[in-house]
Parts: sequence; structure tokens; C-alpha cells
Amino acid sequence: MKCRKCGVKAVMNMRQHKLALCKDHYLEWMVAQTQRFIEKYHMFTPQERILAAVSGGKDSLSLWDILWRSEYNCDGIYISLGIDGGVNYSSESQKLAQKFADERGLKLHVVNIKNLYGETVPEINQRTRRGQDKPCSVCGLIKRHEMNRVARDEGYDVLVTGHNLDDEAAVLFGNILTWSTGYLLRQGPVLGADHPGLARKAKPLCRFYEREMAAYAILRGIEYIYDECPFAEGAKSIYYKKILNNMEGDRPGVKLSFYLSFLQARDSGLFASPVDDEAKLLHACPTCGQPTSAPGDCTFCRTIARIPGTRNEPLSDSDVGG
Ligand code: Q46
Ligand code: ZN
Ligand code: ZN
Repeated sequence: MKCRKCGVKAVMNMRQHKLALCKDHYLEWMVAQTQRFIEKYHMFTPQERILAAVSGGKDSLSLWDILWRSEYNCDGIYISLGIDGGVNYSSESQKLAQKFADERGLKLHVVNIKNLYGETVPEINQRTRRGQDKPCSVCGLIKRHEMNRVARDEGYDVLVTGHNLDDEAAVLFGNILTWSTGYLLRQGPVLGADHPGLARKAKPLCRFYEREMAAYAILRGIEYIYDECPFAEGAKSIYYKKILNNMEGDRPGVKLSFYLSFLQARDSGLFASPVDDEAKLLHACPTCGQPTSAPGDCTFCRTIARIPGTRNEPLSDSDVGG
């Protein structure tokens, strides 16, 4: 198979686009496509300050690399969850995120949950869930809160994440199985800030397949953590990804058209909006100031308050490492 642009041997064949490219043209194409998606979905402008959530994995580091090459004003945030799982997951992934930032002279905010709140995410989960569950729901709650906090406190306009098409299609599949219209309405390439002081959220990689992201990271020589978080095993999203991959094998492009036709349906008003009412019910949490629909303190603050000795004074600059 030959590169469509220059005729040398192709390294990537994207069957859904009927497009094969050599290494150089593939890397160039990924950067140009990302720019196209940023503009198409009005994600952000070159004048805005961007905060990229990086996990040390291929998607988030590739996203940061692409935005850096496109000369966006983009810093990173890494949240150290204190997850070991026999593979030193958190410390290895932090090392790789830091190495990536150092090599490019980029600024990485490091938020260490244990240093900040006295316990790791699995420990907080043990306390609040009596260890019955995986820590994923507590983990998601804490990550969302910390990203919003740093974005707000440090004055970023937009928070970007490395979700790829496989991630988005799996979430969509799950939300459709339960017809969760509230979630469906809020799923998309960009989510406006629905509360003062909150950053907009954007997913510039949402139209790239996972294999395209892996190819980008490898061809670019980005060092990333291959291991998934040990708690990811058995997650529903992995099961949905398998089903979608089987379909994709038979019908190349089905994942992309599933996602794009959903966006069209949503924009044409298929999911009528109970969310507008929900948004009106949000109020600022009296403790942290982030929006919540819970009466009184938000779920994050109530969770953290259960850790003995947790302080409630406002966080200072030194709580966010540069
Ligand atoms: S939620 Fe669960 Fe992930 Fe947190 S505990 Fe690991 S798998 S990292 S996206
Ligand atoms: Zn070429
Ligand atoms: Zn709160």
C-alpha cells in the first residue's frame, strides 16, 4: 500500500477514510485534522489559555504534543491518584508525563491527592464505600473536581482531555442502552461552562480512532504508559469497546458514523432538554464554590470531609505544583 500523497510505502491505512499515508504525511495529517476539529466545533482559539488533562497515556500526551506543535498556549495537569496495582501505576505515569513536559519545556501542574487530602484515591474509596467497589466513581469525582479547581484558580479558559472516538462511542453506546437523555445531551466535542468560574471542556481527539492515536504516539516517539489503570479491568466501557470493535471489523467506519450521526441527531433536537431545568437548579457549593445540584455541600466536599483531620481552609498556591 502506498501513501496517497507521495507514493512511498504507507504505514497507516484508514479504511474508513479510504486513506493510506506514509509516516511523515500521517503525522502531518493528524495535526491538520485536529486543527480542523478545533475550528469546526469552536473548541478554543489561539488567544485562549488551555489546560490539558494528562494521564501519562498515549491519548493525552499525543494531544498535548499536537497542541504544542500547533503553537497553542497549553499547559498540562497531572493528578496523582496514588494507585499502585502492582505496576506502580501512578508513579510511572507521573514520571512519563513529567518527562514529556520537561523535554518540551512545558508547564505541568501536579496535584497529589494524598498530599492534599491525606489519603490516596483507593484509601478514600475504602473509607466512603467500605471497600466494596472499585474506586472508579470516587476517582472520577475527585479528578473532575481537581481539574475544575485548577482551571478556575489558575485562570484557564478551557480544559481539554484526550478522549478518542473509541472512548466516546463506548460512552454513547452505554448511555443509549439506558436512554440517559441528560448525559446524551451533554456528550459532545465541546461542553460550554455552565457555571461562572468553570472552564469550558473540549475533546479535540474525539473523531480519531484509538489505533490512530496509538500510531501517532509511536510514530512520534512519545514515551507513554502502556498499562491501563489496574482498576480499568472489567469496566463496562471495555466491554462496549469490544462489541463496537467487532462491528467495526465487519463494517469499517461504523464507529465514526455512529458518533457523528448521534451529534447530528442531538443538534437537531432529538433529545428534548430536561437538562436546561437541571442547569437552573445548580448552585455554588458553599465550601468549594463548584456547581452542584446536591443540597448544601457538593458530593466532593462531603466525601473529603469524611477523612479525619481534613482541613477546610482554602487551598493555597503551594497546593498545586508547577
Ligand atoms: S476511574 Fe477507575 Fe480510571 Fe480512576 S480508578 Fe483507574 S480506572 S483511573 S479512567
Ligand atoms: Zn507520504
Ligand atoms: Zn464543594
